[in-house]
Amino acid sequence: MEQSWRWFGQDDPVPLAHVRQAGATGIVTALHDIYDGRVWTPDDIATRRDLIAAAGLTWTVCESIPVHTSIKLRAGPWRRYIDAWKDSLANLGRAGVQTVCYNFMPVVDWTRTDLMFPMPSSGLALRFDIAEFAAYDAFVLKRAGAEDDYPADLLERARGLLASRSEADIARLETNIIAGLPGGEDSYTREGIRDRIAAFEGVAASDMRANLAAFLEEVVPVAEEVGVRLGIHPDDPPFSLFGLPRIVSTAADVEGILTAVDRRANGLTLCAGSYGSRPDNDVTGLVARFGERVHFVHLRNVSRDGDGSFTESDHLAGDVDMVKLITALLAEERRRAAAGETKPIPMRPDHGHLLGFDGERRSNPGYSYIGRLKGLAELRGVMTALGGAPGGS
Ligand code: CS2
Ligand code: MN
Repeated sequence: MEQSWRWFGQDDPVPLAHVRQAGATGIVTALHDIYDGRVWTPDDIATRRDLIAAAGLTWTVCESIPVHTSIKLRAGPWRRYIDAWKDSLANLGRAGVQTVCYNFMPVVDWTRTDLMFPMPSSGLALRFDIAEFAAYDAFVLKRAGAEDDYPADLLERARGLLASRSEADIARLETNIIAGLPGGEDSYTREGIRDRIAAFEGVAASDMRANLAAFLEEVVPVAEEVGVRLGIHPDDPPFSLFGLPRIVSTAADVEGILTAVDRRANGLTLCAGSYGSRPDNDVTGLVARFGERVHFVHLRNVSRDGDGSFTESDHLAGDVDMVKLITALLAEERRRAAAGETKPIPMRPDHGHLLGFDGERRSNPGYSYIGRLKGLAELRGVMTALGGAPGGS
């Protein structure tokens, strides 16, 4: 597998030189400064690509080209936004960026309730706590109908939890949930998120699926034309939030998406942590079943509490059997190699704990240096032991 590293551009506190020291060869990035639906021009893309190349690295994956809400709703200015998406995709492909990740989550991108959850080691992890989320949704945001979306005992816990929290705790919980995390496209105020949720009123999962299929029918041919593989990132967490339909959460969802436009370029970002947050998802099984369509891999692990809550664990700890998963991915690469395909599958260590000196400086939640350096080193060890030599297999 190709070892890659997410980099948020020149504002990222982790410079490219340090990424190189971590042993990654590929960069996963986007034109984060142009996230308003405008077309990424060949010039914008070439400048970023060349900057990365000057550091001895390759822009191997674009994560993500943002999918505007109007596309998910197929309402309002969606035509203009799809056209721009296709143009950015074509420009990336022509510039040599051959893998493009995107997601189709409504209103909120990846979501956590705690960004500083202390682990036994004293490192700090990201955590999603369903009771905290329900407390925010039902009793702070007071979303209409929220109380019907949670079991009574969970709501009871949520109520108790809120009563024990200070104003400052509640304000932090709100910021964690709605202000947006690194790489996410949107940041909301309480009013703003209410409006955006309201825009999805009456939109069923089947509508979202149809809108995704219509989107894929347009973008997959463009991807094919310029030699790009698309990888849809799963919902994180992989279940409904704020009562909204999330349609990229299970193996059945994956099957539906891949068959909607049954072309190899229509593929997956296999995020082990996101899929692994549901006990009914067999992450290794996804590779066995859909391996040919896995175009990008996020390796991270989670410990599930059993009620929907989870903590991001060390990369080799947690509920996903990472060794088994990497074994399956390397088998898929060998299968491809036997068929004459030499391009390795790009992987990145998804997130890492906040460790050591990183606690004393600015860093993006989940995307600090030392935690990911450790994660990548551990994963590289597994890959090497299993015969997937660094940089290829
Ligand atoms: C991560 C996110 O949530 C995840 O699993 O990969 O950090 C990802 O960056 C966002 O969904 C934006 O792409
Ligand atoms: Mn991921």
